[in-house]
Amino acid sequence: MGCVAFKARPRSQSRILMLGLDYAGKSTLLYRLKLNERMQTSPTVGFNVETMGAGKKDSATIWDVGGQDQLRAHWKDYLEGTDGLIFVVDGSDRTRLGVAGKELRRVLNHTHLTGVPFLVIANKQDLPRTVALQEIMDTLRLKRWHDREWDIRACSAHTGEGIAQTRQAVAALVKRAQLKKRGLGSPSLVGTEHKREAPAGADCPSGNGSPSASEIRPCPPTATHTRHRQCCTQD
Ligand SMILES: Nc1nc2c(ncn2[C@@H]2O[C@H](COP(=O)(O)OP(=O)(O)O)[C@@H](O)[C@H]2O)c(=O)[nH]1
Ligand SMILES: [Mg+2]
Repeated sequence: MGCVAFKARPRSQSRILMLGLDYAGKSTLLYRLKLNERMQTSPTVGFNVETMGAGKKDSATIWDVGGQDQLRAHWKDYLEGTDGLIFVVDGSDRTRLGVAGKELRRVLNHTHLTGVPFLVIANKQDLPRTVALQEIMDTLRLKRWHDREWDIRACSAHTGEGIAQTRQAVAALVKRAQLKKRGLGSPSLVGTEHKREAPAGADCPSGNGSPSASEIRPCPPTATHTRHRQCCTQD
């Protein structure tokens, strides 16, 4: 499995790793992002890999690696050469968020992922009783990552809700990954509370793009985080 890190790729192509616990919806999301279709999946043993934006300047290969308990020990074999990380959580499963957070910290603390930008995706927004984005950010302890750029988005790979914004966030992650790879990441972000430009063209009601993590304030307790765009703030 260790050899996957050395697979040849065009110089400008980023290697994006997609991790998360089993059943979070990684494979469904991968194909939703790629094909905009809802695909039937079976538990991933090993990995799926897809190229996004083939032939374009900011193209990427996305590696979706199996997240079952016994497969997580192999995640380290995929880390070398990673330019960006997508971490998918089941946004309706509060009980496993703590474990997801532990696994996320474990990979982000690995030397191969030093300074690598990441994107958390809270999937399954179509289900009832989803966890608010702010609570997910707190449980995953995202604000502690001052040394890198990160973002969080909510969507449903089943219904396609939030997918346009998620696709933009993935494109932004790929751009950041490319900059980091070329040693052009913003040094001013290191050790500071990050504040990034929202992806262009996103449809936040504020008119300034969908909210990045630093622009989200907690939703009211009754609101599910699928509606976080109603709670975004530009202050
Ligand atoms: N309700 C709902 N189910 C989803 C969603 N995304 C994936 N699933 C289902 O969750 C299960 C696990 O999905 P899969 O993509 O295989 O998860 P993975 O183990 O993280 O790759 C499957 O039954 C999917 O159909 C979603 O957005 N909403
Ligand atoms: Mg899978």
